[in-house]
Amino acid sequence: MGNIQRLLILIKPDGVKKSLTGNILTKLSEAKLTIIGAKAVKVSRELASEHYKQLQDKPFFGELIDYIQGKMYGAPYDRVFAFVYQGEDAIARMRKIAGATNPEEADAVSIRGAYGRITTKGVYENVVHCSSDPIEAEREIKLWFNPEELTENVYPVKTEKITEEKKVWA
Ligand code: DAT
Ligand code: MG
Repeated sequence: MGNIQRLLILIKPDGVKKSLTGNILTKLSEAKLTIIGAKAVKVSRELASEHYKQLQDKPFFGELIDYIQGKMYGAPYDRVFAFVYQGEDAIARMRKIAGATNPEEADAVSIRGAYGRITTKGVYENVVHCSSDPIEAEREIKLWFNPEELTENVYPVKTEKITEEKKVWA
């Protein structure tokens, strides 16, 4: 029990549109990890660009940003479901279940192999995002979740007095 990791999983808008959320969570549950955060997110351009910032020079970057925002699907599919999973060797185990980046090359029984496609424009619609190493995972988890949205305290926190207006239940 030496290598407890955590990672970000996103069910991307094609997974939402194809009504695959249940199937995907069932496949992921085979790894027997713990979900320590979960939410639905309408992805802003800023969040999308920050999430994929290491790919900003790729020719497919613009389409990748539109895709993660679900632009081509529209309401009510223009969203992702975000999860933080934790457990022993979590990253390698989840990436195996997710499958290779290119859905045509992914193992047929992986999530991407079973459900992904390449669009006629060349976009890999590969259904899920899965952090690829512990450093990337930490950056992504901190980008997508606030400390109070996780059930465990996994990274150091500090307290700050925020004076901004905030929505509360009426
Ligand atoms: P992964 O999502 O497996 O970690 P990545 O981080 O290299 O892969 O790329 C992020 C996303 O960008 C990937 O899920 C789909 C898209 N992408 C990557 N390479 C691509 C390519 N050659 N053509 C089209 N889309 C690509
Ligand atoms: Mg990646």
